[in-house]
Amino acid sequence: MPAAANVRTLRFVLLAFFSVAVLYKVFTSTGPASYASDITSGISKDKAPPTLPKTEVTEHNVPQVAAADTDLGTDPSTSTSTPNLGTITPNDKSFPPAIASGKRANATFITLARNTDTWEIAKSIRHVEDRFNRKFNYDWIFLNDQPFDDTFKQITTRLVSGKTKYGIIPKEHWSFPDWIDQDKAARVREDMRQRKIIYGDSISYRHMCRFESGFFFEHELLADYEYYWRVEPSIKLFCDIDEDPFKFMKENNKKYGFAISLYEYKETIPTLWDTTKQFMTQFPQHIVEGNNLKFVSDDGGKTYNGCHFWSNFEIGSLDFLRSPAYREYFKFLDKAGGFFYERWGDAPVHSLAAALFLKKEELHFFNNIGYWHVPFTHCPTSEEDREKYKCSCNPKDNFDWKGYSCTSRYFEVNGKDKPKGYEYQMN
Ligand SMILES: Nc1nc2c(ncn2[C@@H]2O[C@H](COP(=O)(O)OP(=O)(O)OP(=O)(O)O)[C@@H](O)[C@H]2O)c(=O)[nH]1
Ligand SMILES: [Mg+2]
Repeated sequence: MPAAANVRTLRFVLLAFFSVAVLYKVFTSTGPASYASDITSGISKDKAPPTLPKTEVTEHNVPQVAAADTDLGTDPSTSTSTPNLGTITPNDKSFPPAIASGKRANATFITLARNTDTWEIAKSIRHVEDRFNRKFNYDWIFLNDQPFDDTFKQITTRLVSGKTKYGIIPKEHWSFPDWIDQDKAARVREDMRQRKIIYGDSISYRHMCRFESGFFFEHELLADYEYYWRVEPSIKLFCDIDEDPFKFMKENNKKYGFAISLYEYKETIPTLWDTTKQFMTQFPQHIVEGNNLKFVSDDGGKTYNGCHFWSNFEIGSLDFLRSPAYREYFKFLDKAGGFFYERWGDAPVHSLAAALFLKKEELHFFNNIGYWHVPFTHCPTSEEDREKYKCSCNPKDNFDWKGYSCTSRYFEVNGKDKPKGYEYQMN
């Protein structure tokens, strides 16, 4: 046999041996490590790795420490396949157990995002997980007007310690209602473009504001939850959150919580207050006694001062948003057309509702949640708090007591004492 043939035979024998070894390994393997989490959710280890279900929900390891002595609340994750649901991506990460003991609230994080937001929401998630959720493992719902792509789902599922759920927004919640005059809406956008009003010429921004005002809480993925915490891409959290804000809301009968408040850009809402006043006249039953009208009006309701809670951070009650008062209010505003004929934002809409339909004490300022969304910072005022919660923010950046913030007013109209040292953070 020539030498070349000998070499070929040897190569063939080695290749055959290698192939048999690989096949043996594949057939005797117990499957990827990530499926170990199934043990804790009742699937025995000696079963074959499950094929990924055609559902929207992914789950990390069930927190073992908490599970031993606590009730994690009802599980609203049993979502079924519907036209608004996509597919899941495998969850290849296991997380350490959720160390916080005690009952969880029935609550979820909620994020509206585009696929292009993947890496910015990834940053936000790390902040929320590192400072809070790794200890609690709350679920996280992502909504989009387009289907989420695999990268978005893979990256977000990798980072969230609770279950992740992905939903598509129904068309009627992200489009022009038929009573909107398209020519008039287009003229407004052009006018706002010329006047350089931020997002003034954007159609998608208007759909976003309308959706966040009136529809996110109607999405079927949120149907079984009681509280939500809204998180946007590119935000930061500066302090440890050791006490569960969702549980705080529940136990203290709070309906709406904020971290930053400020004045609205009046050009975007010229008729929002007049429309709200018409609503108040037609639906006086929804205006509660002991409300926060003074936060939003300096003259007993004649005019709106522009104060609103910055809705890119919100911890709120879904039952409040799903109440007849709120739903009727949104319907009324939507009919008036200001989401398209002006550029009404969801922040003043939520805030006016919270100020008029809720009692003062149902609102809450989350002072200990250090927070940043470009360009404003909320940093706890007192040195003791910043030490206790290991805050990394510079107190000089705290926006609360500066001229463009409404938090000072919030304290005054609620008869609350401002925290020690606020005077030094006014400029
Ligand atoms: N799916 C989807 N999400 C959007 C769209 N526009 C905005 N969003 C999301 O809606 C939220 C608010 O949008 P932003 O662009 O952050 O609006 P903003 O906070 O007023 O403006 P910025 O100061 O630029 O952050 C964010 O969570 C965005 O990811 C869109 O067209 N589609
Ligand atoms: Mg934003």
